[in-house]
Amino acid sequence: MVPAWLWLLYLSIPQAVPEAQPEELYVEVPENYGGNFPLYLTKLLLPHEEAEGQIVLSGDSGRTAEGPFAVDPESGFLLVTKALDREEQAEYQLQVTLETKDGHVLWGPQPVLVHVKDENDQVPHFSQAIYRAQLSQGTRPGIPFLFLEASDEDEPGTANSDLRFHILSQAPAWPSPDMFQLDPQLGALALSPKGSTSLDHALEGPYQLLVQVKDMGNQASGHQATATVEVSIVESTWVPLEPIHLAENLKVSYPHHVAQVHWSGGDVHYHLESQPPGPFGVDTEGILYVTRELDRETQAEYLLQLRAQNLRGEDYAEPLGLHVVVMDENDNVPVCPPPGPPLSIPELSPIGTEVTRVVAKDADAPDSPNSHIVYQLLSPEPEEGAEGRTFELDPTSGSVSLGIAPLQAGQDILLQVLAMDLAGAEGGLSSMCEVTITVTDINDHAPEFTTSQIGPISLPEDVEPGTLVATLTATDADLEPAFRLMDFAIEKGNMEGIFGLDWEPDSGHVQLRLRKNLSYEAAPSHEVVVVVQNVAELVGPGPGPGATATVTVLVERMIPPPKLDQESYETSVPVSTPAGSLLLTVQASEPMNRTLRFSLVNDSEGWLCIEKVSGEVHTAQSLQGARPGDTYTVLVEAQDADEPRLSTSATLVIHFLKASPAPALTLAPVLSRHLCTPRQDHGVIVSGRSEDPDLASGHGPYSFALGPNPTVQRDWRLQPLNGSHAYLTLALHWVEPREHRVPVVVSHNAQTWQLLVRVIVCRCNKEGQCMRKVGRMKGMPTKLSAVGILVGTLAAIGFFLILIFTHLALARKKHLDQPADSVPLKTTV
Ligand SMILES: *[C@@H]1O[C@H](CO)[C@@H](O)[C@H](O)[C@H]1NC(C)=O
Ligand SMILES: *[C@@H]1O[C@H](CO)[C@@H](O)[C@H](O)[C@H]1NC(C)=O
Ligand SMILES: *[C@@H]1O[C@H](CO)[C@@H](O)[C@H](O)[C@H]1NC(C)=O
Ligand SMILES: CC(=O)N[C@H]1CO[C@H](CO)[C@@H](O)[C@@H]1O
Repeated sequence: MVPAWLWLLYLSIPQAVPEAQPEELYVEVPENYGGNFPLYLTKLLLPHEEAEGQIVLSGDSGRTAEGPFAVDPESGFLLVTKALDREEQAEYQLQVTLETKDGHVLWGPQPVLVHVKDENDQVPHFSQAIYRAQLSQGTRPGIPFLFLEASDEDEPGTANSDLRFHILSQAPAWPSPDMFQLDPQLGALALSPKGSTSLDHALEGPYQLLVQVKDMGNQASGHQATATVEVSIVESTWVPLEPIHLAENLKVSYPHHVAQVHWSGGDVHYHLESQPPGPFGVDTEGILYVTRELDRETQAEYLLQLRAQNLRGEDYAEPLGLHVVVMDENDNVPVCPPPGPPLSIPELSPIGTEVTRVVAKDADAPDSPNSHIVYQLLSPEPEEGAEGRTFELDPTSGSVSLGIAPLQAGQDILLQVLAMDLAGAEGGLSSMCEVTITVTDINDHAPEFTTSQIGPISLPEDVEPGTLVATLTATDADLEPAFRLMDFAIEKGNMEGIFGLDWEPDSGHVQLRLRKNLSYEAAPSHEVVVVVQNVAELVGPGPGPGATATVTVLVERMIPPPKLDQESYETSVPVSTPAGSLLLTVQASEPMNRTLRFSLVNDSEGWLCIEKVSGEVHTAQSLQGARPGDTYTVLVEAQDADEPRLSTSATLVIHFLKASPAPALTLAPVLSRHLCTPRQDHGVIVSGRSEDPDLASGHGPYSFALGPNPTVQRDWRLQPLNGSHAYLTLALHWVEPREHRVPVVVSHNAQTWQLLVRVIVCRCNKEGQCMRKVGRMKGMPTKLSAVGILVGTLAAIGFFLILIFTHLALARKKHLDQPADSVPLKTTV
């Protein structure tokens, strides 16, 4: 047994010393060697010191059979013992080792490759002795229709097996002796160009060709073999095809046979190309088929190209074109246009305006009934009782235009249009197309005031600027907010800019306001004409009368209420004051420049009367029932004569006193009477009665007035006392002390005459008596005045006498009833 360590060593050698592996030896041996054997091939480099070993030669597959090889142990040469045949075995893989008897390898293994060098000892031969081929007319020249096959056993890749084909002869040699050409290397038999042209004209053949195959390539020498080729000529069946019409969506079993082509030559492979690529195929028999349903809408036509090819994939002839037409079926619904945003159409658009055009698409074949679409308007339906429709639809074009029925601004209308193919015939397909239409507003309405006449509005003269006079409201029938915006203006009646307008831009209300002070004097009334118009431009007829409003303003005159010079009036009168006595005068306060009308409000006793214009308050009658110490309050009202509603009032307080002692008044004889200056509280009674019986007749009352002389009017005051007498007093506080002749006009029974009442005005003592005689008075000593006094005295005497007679005459009547204090002057006579 080999010790374990030795085995390990043995195993590790190839790995440990790879460079110790000997190179393979290559040895060539000529095939069919004709010399002596053994033939020494090569010397092996065996080690000499280990000669006790045994040389072992083994085959490539580990076989011990070394065949014709051996190693000469003496010389170490590898030798071959007999001739080798390459065709039997071309190479030998040998291995030489030096081993001990027990099989331990001392040297090697040395690989040796023995190559048998080829000798052209093999003859080529055809695969068939006779080849038969069909040749179709129309086969293109140079396209092989037959491939001759030949083989040579000699070493491939060497000249010994390099075969060449040749046509040796052609029978018949007509119409051309070289109708065919044979590829020398490939053995591919094809028509020659000359042969092709002559074959096209007439049907020839058959032809018999003698063909040769020879080895040694193009060298003249070499082995050769021959074979016969019989070529029969057949008519071409490779003819153009009619177009094929295939229905789409065809329900048959697939693949479905649709046509057939045939190449009458031999060894044909059919090939199909579809443009564009489609579900078509061709089988080996030339049967064309379709593999699935077609869809015209995907692809309406295909152009197929069919080729008849030889084994090398070369076309025998020009490819055949085949037109496949997919026939339409009404399998597509009309497709509505995609819904867009709502269409806008202005109101009042003219009839016939095209609103939109509904164009549905049908994918079926164009210009066929399947894609012939007609339209029908389903909605909106005509209004009940309306004359026409709002929209009209042209069934052919799908054009939607405005009809007779008017649009209304702000309307949203859904148009429903039915699109039907097959021109609307039964069995067609249809779709409902919808279009939303919005009717937009246009500014066709002018704003109008709700009221055209406002007022009259009364405004006091003193209202402050800024005061609201009136609010006018206008409306606009348009919808669009921009078309409702209004502008206001004063068109007339505002020359001085007294009025102004205020408004909010987006409201229909406008305020007419005062801008300046009103003045009644300048204008007692105003007619303000306000107009309204749209901010936006108006379409259509202009604004009507409603765009104008008239505000009538009346100015109220402002007059302050009348004012009296005192807030209350007070006076004291004796209870014995006779009727007609002036108590006081109520009058307006100084700056007042207007006429007042006075009246008593609550003179319940009827004691007083007031002069309407002058404001003088008199006793209306004797104060019967008044008691001394009492007060009597009466309300006096003063009204503006022009503006009766303006009035004021004041109280009039009368204190009653004890009856005053009889005033020193003197009646006739006129000469003896006198009045005190400064004025005292008494006067002169003037009787209206006349001695002239003509004048004194009748019983009506007498009336008295001072003469027209202004001085007289200023100095004197005459008040009626009773029906026949008047009471003459000084009007001024101071009247020049002298004798005065006061003209008094008396009217009675429609007759008037004048009295001259002589009154002596003098300074008086406390008792009211004249302090000086008239004659010594200042300004009296003139001759003229002395004569005047004398004449006056005489006249007075005369007058006195008349009075006496009159008195006597009256006394006889005895019906005079005089109060004691009413005749104070008699005593002084
Ligand atoms: C308007 O009237 C007021 C008082 O009534 C007065 O104070 C003001 O001055 C007047 N203005 C004009 C411009 O006359
Ligand atoms: C009073 O009014 C009258 C007319 O109205 C006028 O003529 C007169 O001048 C006025 N007098 C005064 C003091 O205002
Ligand atoms: C008249 O009216 C005033 C004020 O109202 C009142 O003070 C007075 O007593 C009245 N006089 C009579 C007589 O009624
Ligand atoms: C009718 C009447 O009463 N007349 C008297 C008017 O007053 C004078 C003076 O007081 C009398 O003398 C009249 O008798």
